[in-house]
Amino acid sequence: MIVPDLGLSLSDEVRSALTGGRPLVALESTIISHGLPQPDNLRIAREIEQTVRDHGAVPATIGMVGGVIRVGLDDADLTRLATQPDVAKLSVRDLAVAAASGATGATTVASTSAIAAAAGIAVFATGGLGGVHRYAAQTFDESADLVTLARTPIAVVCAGVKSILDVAATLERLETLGVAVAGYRTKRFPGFFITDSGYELDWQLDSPEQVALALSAQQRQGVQRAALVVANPLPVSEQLDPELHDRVLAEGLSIVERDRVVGKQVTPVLLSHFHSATSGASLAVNVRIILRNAALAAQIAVARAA
Ligand code: PSU
Ligand code: MN
Repeated sequence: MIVPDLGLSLSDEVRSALTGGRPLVALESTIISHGLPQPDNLRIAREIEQTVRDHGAVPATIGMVGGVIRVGLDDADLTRLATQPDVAKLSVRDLAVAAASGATGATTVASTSAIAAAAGIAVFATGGLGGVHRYAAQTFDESADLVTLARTPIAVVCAGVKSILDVAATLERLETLGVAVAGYRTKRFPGFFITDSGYELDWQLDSPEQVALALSAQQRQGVQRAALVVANPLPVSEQLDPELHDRVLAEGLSIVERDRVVGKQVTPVLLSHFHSATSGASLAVNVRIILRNAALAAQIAVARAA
């Protein structure tokens, strides 16, 4: 049996940016393998990285290839994760067993943030967080993203959580878990495809510099060793038509119930229903969200490095 590299394998570019104190943005790979449909996913993954570069930071897409955790995937690895049929979805608890199995897998918000923080990366961009699922009171289905963010000091730029989840319960759990949540230039918590989830936040931050200041304060205070969620809503003019959104969501939820979808399949099944049932409209919105978050995350990383 060949024993692979059991630690974190940093790309040369990521390693030199870290040692040089240059701005870095961590990116997850589950959105590529499980969250976005083929064949668009690979092109989008490359666009996300390019957006980070265009805004002055180094992208570090994270995933596992052949049992090795890679921080800074090269294009061949990115292609593997985007196109291989048997890519595992790896949360934090999966990482060690997957390494011992020589697995190839994509990392979720939970595992990406944990790996990024361990590598010394302070800013992470994604689309939406996992959270508390509807009917969690019966199913106990709450994403490991939440407990992981509770113990991982990193800034996560996202567009809130999708309305496939129980948004109110997710916000309550983030509060309980001590995860900071600030709206970017708003106090309305975004609803991913839609600008406003209907829930109000306590705090807003208005510039990349102010987010960087909050990160410095967190570090200097040494009190809250948890994530700072920067909730970055789409402009109203770019959101998914709310009526279309509500209809497709209701359909997706009934498919999950009808087919008794459980566990880590729930999120991908709902997302792929959205993309097919809106004939691509939700995909276009999804891409806009991720690219906007990548841009903001890069600006935060640049402000922090200054
Ligand atoms: N939410 C989305 N798109 C996604 C995911 C969540 O809008 O692709 C992915 C992220 O990687 C997230 C994971 O961390 O799903 C959560 O899955 P689960 O609910 O099984 O923890
Ligand atoms: Mn789950």
